[in-house]
Amino acid sequence: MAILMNQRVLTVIMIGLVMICILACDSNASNLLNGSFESPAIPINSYQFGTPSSWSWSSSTGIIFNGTVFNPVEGSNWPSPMDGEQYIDIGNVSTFSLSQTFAITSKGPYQLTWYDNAHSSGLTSPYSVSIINGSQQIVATMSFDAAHGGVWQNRVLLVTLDPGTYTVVYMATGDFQGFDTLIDHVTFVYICGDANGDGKINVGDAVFLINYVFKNGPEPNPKCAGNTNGDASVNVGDAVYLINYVFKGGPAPITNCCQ
Ligand SMILES: [Ca+2]
Ligand SMILES: [Ca+2]
Ligand SMILES: [Ca+2]
Repeated sequence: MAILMNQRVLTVIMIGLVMICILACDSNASNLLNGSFESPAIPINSYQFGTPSSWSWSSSTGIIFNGTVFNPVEGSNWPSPMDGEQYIDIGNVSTFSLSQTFAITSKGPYQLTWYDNAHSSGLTSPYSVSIINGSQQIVATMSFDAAHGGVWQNRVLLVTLDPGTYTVVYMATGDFQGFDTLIDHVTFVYICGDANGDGKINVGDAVFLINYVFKNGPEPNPKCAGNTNGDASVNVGDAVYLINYVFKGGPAPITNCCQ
């Protein structure tokens, strides 16, 4: 009985909300290039000052690490790569700034993820991550400390972007006494679920999907943007999944649904 009531209430809420959204969306996944810093490949178990493909340094040139490298200052090895064979060392002071420019063609919610690390704990390794638009305005920025015991830690920066050109910037913000900041496995992905294309994920997207599924409303554009639960189709299950996420703390929509 309780389950029936819950389903009925849910249905009433859903249908009651089907009055609003009549927008098409145009959302595609977008990825940074060489986010794992595997290119150019340097000799195994070595390091060298260099520029990873598709990235650029603002002033000082940082270091590409490959495999296992001994650190004579600390008397132990630098961390092994988080993924692949290589990672990047962006230094410890703000003359070290690593950036990549990319294009966004679709308004929507995006997620920048990466892993940070430093040689060990005991010293700090502060750095900032920023996304800058084509007018050189910062649209998102956060600060971190990469020194947390020599283990890789996953980081996330969420941002809603309009179409345009943007630059992601990793900048060391410490001093010469601090540990270098190490970065690996950088990804930038579109977050699925913005079915109505307004750049946000909320109940309006569930309404849009219900309107599409039951009332011949416009389909998400691209259709795959409505596939929030990651199965093979776009149907009422995706609307329910969104409602569960928005109102009940359920799991977030999948990423890169259109790849
Ligand atoms: Ca890597
Ligand atoms: Ca939306
Ligand atoms: Ca689905």
